[in-house]
Amino acid sequence: MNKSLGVLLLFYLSVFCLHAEDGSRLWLRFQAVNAENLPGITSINGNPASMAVQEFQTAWTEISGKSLPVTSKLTDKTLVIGTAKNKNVRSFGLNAELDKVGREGYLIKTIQRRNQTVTLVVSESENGLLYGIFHLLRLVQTGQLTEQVDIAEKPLYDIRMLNHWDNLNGTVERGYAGYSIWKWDELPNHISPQYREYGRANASVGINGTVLNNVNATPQILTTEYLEKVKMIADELRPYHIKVYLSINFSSPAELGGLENSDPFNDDVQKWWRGKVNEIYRLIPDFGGFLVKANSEGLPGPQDYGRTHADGANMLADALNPHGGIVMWRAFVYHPTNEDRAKQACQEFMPLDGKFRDNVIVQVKNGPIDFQPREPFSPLFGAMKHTALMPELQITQEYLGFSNHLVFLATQWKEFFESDTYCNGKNSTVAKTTDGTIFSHSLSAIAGVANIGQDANWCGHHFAQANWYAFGRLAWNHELTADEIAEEWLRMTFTQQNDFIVPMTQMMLDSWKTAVNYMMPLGLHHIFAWDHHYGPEPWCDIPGARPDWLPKYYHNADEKGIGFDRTTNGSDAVLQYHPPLKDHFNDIGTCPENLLLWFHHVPWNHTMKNGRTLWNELCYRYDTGVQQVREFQKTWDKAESYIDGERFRHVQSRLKIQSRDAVWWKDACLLYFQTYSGKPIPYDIERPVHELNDLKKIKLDLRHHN
Ligand code: GCW
Repeated sequence: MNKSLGVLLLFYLSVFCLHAEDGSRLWLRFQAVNAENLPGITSINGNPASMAVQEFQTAWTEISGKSLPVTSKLTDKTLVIGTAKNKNVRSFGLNAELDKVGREGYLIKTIQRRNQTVTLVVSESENGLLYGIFHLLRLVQTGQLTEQVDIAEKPLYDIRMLNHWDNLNGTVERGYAGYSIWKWDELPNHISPQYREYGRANASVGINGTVLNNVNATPQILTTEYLEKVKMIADELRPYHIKVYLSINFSSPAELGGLENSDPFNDDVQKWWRGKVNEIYRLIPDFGGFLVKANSEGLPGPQDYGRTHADGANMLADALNPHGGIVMWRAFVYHPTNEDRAKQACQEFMPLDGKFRDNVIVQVKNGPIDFQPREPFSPLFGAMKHTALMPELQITQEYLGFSNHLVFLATQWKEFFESDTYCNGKNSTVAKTTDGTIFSHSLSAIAGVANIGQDANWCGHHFAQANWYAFGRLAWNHELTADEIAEEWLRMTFTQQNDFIVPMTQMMLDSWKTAVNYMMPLGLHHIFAWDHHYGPEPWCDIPGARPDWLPKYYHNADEKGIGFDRTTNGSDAVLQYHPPLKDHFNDIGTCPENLLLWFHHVPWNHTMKNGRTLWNELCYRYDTGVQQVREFQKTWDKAESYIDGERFRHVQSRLKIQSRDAVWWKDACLLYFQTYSGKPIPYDIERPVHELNDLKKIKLDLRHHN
């Protein structure tokens, strides 16, 4: 082969590889952007070492094939990327505006001056510049850039982080996109290029922290051997302004340090933690802090020594404080007592309100139980007034079909953010109780349990990327609508064509309610199969198992009706909410129907608002869920001509699984609950296609679902 032919072949190969549509480029697909969408910019003024400048150059080159000259002076059509230290930036007198957006916020402006048009991306910090650049690029990618831009952005939560539930042996707890991206066995010698890509993707949506390891933590993570590995990851993520945090095991002093116990009141234990923290900061000067799951699901904690959660958290906080580190202490606690599981976190944490140090923040799952398809918000939000709380959302779909089902979670999260706690009168939304609007604490933060793994498309399902994206966007600004986020993500990830965008946006917006319908409508919860949380097993009964780990505990179906009575006649969980919410939930007439069976045990013949009986409504909801997934299949099949075959076929095959699973859920739940209701399934809806006894025999081989 002659040389030029070889070069040509290489060129085609590289173009081909660049365009392999395996989803690995996420939403950062600048090659696909039409060069006509680029702004009228001919040079950059900024520090070439700045990540913001570099990212802009990379994107510009991918779009146009050329990079932009970097100049020190302003000329017409210069893009200025700089902090207040940049003398050109100073010349625009933006100090007051910059003050308003804070350290990580930014301004993007087009300014006309002396016959010149310049575009500015300015911030007080390099982080802010990077977020500003990704904002500008998003406008380019989605075709929304206008000639005159005037944007001021400020994040609503200060700390916006992912929680990886990744184990040190490479597996991921509840991870559905393959093995962990942290290759512990290769570190510190070999550094995967994926760490940088991960940092870049997160920075592009404003995420600024990550907890690398599972909350079910082993002491091993704090060994010097592992800390040296952690340091290498931290070094890779730092250029993208992402701080590293670790989950710790509360027994580490005894297990690693050989101390007699890990009692937070023991001086030697305190000293051990101080020493360990100092060691961490010597390696990682900007280390973020610890995430702790203690006295929960069998893990050790301060209660083992008769101390409280606050005692445990404060001891760690004191060790971290001199370095600026924080403690995120989880409120996910419940014990196998007779007390309603939904009440237990409040019972344990309310007496501790105000007893935590300023550098502690209590991390609370969105709902009182555990990331169910739909839950009311946890009553801790709005109740703990003297302690900073951070929401924990689950991006990975532990209870929503793993990476097989298309479920866009922004809709669920918006419902959560906008739920009114009434803690300070009307309009005291969960968002406002945690973002500093109602209670002012020194920390404000939010976490999402990551759905990232080693799959080429990062998340298992192409549409699961949208949940990672949406988490970042909402952590930055929970006021964005689910609609805006879905559309933005679709435009960046697939195509600009409206005939694709409009139906797909609708499909994404409908997808969460659809999954709730075919899995657990009307407030049903936790009726999953034993242990794996994928398929239905409302009948599940394991002799000797903890009652609160069995579906029957939650659905309580009997001849009279179905649902968990949490009213004042039942477990009284309603009392943990502020008035008038507690009265709304308590009264079957005012309880929102989508949470009816969460709060009430309801007779099969109860008349719903639309006039149907509860039994009939339950049947219609399951059926609607199934029909909706069938509609998604049709919508998707119509999209074939708009996108590449690789991603089209992948999503198409996942939708087939989702459709079959929806029927499985419907048949399993209706046939089983029918054994109690004794009523026919309304004749105008699709008949069951399974036998209950066959469904009861299904034992899922999880290897196909991980
Ligand atoms: O319900 C449980 C999940 C566990 C998880 C736990 C938690 C990390 O099934 O897998 O463990 O929640 O959030 O701590």
